[in-house]
Amino acid sequence: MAKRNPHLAKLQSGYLFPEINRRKKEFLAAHPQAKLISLGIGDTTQPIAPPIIKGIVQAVKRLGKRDTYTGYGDEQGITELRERIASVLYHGRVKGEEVFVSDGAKPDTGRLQMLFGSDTVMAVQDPSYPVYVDSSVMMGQTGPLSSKTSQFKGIAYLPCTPDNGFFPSLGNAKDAGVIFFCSPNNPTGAVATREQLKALVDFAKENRSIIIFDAAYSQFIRDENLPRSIYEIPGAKEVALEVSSFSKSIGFTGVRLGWTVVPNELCFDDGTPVRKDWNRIMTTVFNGASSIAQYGGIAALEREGMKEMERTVSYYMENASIIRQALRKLGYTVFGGDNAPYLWVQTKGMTSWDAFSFLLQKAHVITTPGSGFGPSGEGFLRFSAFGHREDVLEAVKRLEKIL
Ligand code: PL4
Repeated sequence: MAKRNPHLAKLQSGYLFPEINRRKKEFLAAHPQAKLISLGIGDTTQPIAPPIIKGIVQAVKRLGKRDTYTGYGDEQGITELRERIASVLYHGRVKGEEVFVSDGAKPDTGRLQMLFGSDTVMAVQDPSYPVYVDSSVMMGQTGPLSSKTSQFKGIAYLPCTPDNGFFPSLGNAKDAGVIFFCSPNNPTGAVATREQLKALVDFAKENRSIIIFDAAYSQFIRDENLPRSIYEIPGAKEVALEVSSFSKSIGFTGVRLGWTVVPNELCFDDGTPVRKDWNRIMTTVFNGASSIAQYGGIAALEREGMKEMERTVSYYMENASIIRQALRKLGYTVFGGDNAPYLWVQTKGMTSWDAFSFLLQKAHVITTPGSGFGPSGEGFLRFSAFGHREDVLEAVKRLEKIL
């Protein structure tokens, strides 16, 4: 008899985003005429820009000819793309050989768990992207702490609230082997300053922890004084790996392309280079990102592609600004949305799920309940700035009518 992985039973019944979809479908079944607008899941809506499409089309055409056809590629990615990520996005702070191209930041986050096994305490910002906690639990982090809480024993929760400016007290991570840290943050929209990231790096060094830095939204940082990568902090290569993505900046959520930087300097406690083990894992359980997607990524990192990336990001950030202004006028306390595509909004006393249902029922607008990101998210709603401008304007009009 095949036994079920016992850790799966510890998870909450549904992953957050499919649960939101389920509620959306339920609502539509009861109200088939409703024209829902989604400011919920962070999914892109702008078309992929022409120079990037050109790179993709050329790659497809090469596959159709005997002389230029290629099959399996290196699991680590096409060398040209690895080099270009290192030079264009990291300005040479990392080497091409340290960049492992993948099918996205989320699958990499799941696979990274294999590096550490089930005995490592994981620290997460609370609230945080649910994949960090859920994939840790799947791996065997014991829990839950009690029937009354959704927290797990093998996970250290680092509350990020308005009171601490969304930067956690790191003392709570002293037992953690791994610290997940996301900046710009999903869901709070907060971006860690250089000083804060230096404190994080110093803490990890002293505590002998490894940071998994999720920079999936780095291109959305508008303020040039804010760090876009953990490697802008001296010494970070000894303690951090960085996960990132083409999903949001060039509309590749469906195409799928991301990467993880694993610096040569980064070692486990026993001195083994993390890069050696990551290479072993990736060459064993991953067969390389789609070559078509990778050529799209190469095109995106050329001059024209970069201009288009900036245009796409600016479009979504203009949406963020429209939503923020409207909610503030309506008397809501709104965080984020200035260097991140998410707005973190206090619900004026309602629970997150009640506020979610209220907006769904009364305005036919979908948001994401803050409590789905962790206990400290209770009492907040996350608004995503991804969407067509006309939908954002219409959503704002509807909110103005009912709030
Ligand atoms: C819904 C902090 C979105 N089905 O596309 P990837 O895999 O390169 O990146 C995923 C990702 C990684 N890191 C962070 C993210 O916020 C995301 C995407 N999050 C959201 O609304 O929070 C999409 C969620 C998708 C999912 O489960 O990732």
